[in-house]
Amino acid sequence: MTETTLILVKPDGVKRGLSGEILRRVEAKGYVPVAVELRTATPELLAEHYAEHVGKPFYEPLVEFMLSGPTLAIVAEGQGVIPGFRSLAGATNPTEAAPGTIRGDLARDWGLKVMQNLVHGSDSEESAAREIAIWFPAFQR
Ligand code: DAT
Ligand code: MG
Repeated sequence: MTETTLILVKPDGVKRGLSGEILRRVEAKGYVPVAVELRTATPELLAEHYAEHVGKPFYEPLVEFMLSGPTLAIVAEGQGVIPGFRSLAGATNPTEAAPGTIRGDLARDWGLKVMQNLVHGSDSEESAAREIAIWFPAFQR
């Protein structure tokens, strides 16, 4: 099914100059970026985006990291793009992420700083709709 997902190149990816490489992999897979914006998150936006993680021990450091610089937010469209981008991204922990994935090839293991894993991708249709509305309130498809 053609669907849309929210991809974020997190501040570590933007700082390391990997935005183009990550977009290249998305496009090479056949997914189409239909909205792209470089912006710095706010605490309010992150509380919505990471609602499921509010109160967890890693939440405060995660927010601090996500506020540390601009994020490249992307809405990508394609057949099966929601699970498909999760496959391209690889496992959350950079050490466990398989070679060939964005995190497996490019993310460094920072010990406890698992949050510095370069990318975010929506994990379900419901999350994708919710997250696209948070980052791109005017987006219509
Ligand atoms: P994902 O980004 O793979 O969907 P998630 O939604 O479980 O993973 O977590 C969101 C982000 O929070 C993740 O990209 C990195 C950070 N994170 C998750 N679990 C963590 C942990 N145990 N310690 C530190 N950071 C963590
Ligand atoms: Mg997640």
